[in-house]
Amino acid sequence: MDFFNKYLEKDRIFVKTIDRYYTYREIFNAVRYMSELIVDVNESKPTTIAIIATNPLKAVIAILASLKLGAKTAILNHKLPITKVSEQINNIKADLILSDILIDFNYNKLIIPDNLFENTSDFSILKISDFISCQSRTIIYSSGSTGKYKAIQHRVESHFYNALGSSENIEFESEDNWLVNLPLYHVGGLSSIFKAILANASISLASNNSNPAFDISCFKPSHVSLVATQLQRFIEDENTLPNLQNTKAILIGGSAIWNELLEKAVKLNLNIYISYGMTEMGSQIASSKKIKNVNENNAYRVLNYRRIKIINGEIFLAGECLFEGLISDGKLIEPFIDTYYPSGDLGNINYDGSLNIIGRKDNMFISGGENIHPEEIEALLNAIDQIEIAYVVPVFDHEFGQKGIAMIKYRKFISIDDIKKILKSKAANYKIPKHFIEIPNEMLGSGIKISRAELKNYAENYLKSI
Ligand code: 4YB
Repeated sequence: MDFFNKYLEKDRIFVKTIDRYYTYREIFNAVRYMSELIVDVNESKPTTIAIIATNPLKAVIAILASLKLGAKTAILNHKLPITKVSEQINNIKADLILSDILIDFNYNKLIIPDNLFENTSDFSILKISDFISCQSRTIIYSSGSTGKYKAIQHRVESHFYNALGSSENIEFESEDNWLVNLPLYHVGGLSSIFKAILANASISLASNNSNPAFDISCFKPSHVSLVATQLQRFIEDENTLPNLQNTKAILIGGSAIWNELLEKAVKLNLNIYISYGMTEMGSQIASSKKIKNVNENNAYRVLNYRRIKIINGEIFLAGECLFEGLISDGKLIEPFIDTYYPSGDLGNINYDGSLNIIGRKDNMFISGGENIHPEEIEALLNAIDQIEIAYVVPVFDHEFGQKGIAMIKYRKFISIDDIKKILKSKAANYKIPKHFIEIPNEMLGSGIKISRAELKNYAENYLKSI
């Protein structure tokens, strides 16, 4: 598929911010200006550009300017400590940093200017290749929930294939607007840019530090991506719910989604699609159709341009969306086995071809000789109304080898005895966690995924202290 020769209508809205709307023509002008500035300042085309931007509009312009130059474009998380960011820059051997904040370190850097929209020169036609070179690559750092960051490099084409497969499942047309509520340094956020470009549609960019409930009410998008806990919160918020009810699609991803939540959402007439995704696949891998009835088979179906196979219970991934490799110390490592990537997720394919996700291979632990998949117990805990989010982590135990600890953030009070009663009615005794610990607020942070290693560490220290 030749995405790059596709023409775009230049006067369609591309980006909405709280302050104003920008057409493709305006964004492209800013991208051209920014890319020329990069070459001027750098005195040549950089090969690897790292972007550290707090302002999402500037981030979009910087990302596209870098992709226009055919550079490897790394979008870094500006919220990480500076030492971590430095490590990430060194690892990819970036030769230029584009940023909208003054960062005090010794790299070749360029501040993304404020006057991006002053240049208003026109052009007759607009093609995708005018602002994205097929040579360019993206780099996203992702840790999944392991806490250890990997630099994941994609061909830019893979992002378009991700968008194409997604749009065959969730219609997204030029009048539509996708709210970018996940950060642009996360694949869920970044993928919306490519979805919009492919459809000649628009994205809404949340302002800094605003909250998604406010953004949904403010932009009234037609499409939005949420993680399950956000959906849970928003359907109980009388200001947000009507706007969610007006959306054409709510894409839920990033973790398992429990049926009780889906049932509530479907009763409220929300257009829910659930998705199994991964950074390494440019976001979506397998998604449901619009969920009409939770009892029907809503299981995940592998989208086009992705291939999966199961080997010893593990999901192996391939296809046009698959990443190109991991960057380690500037070098590309290709961790593939016969062109497939071992995902680390466990799953199985049902008789009708749909996919079940069991959990992560490395989350599984053995307690008293029995295998426990934390995700199974987490789904039961998350379905309890008084619980906002729950995780199960293993710690060492003299008697069982390892024992499960439930880490919980509560929404309302519920006694541990009542939680245990609910679990016992639904799961074998050996799967019931041995301790229940409240997650401190500061551990939840603003990330999409909490680090299981940090939770485990906290649980171990907590148990020692009691
Ligand atoms: C799951 C899972 C599932 C992931 N069941 N485990 O655009 C999107 O795809 C999107 C929309 C809304 C919210 C998030 C997204 C994402 O991008 C999610 C992508 C993501 O989570 N990538 S990740 O690299 O950070 O983590 C991947 C891992 O997350 C997988 O390997 C699974 O272990 C887990 N996961 N979806 C159960 N439906």
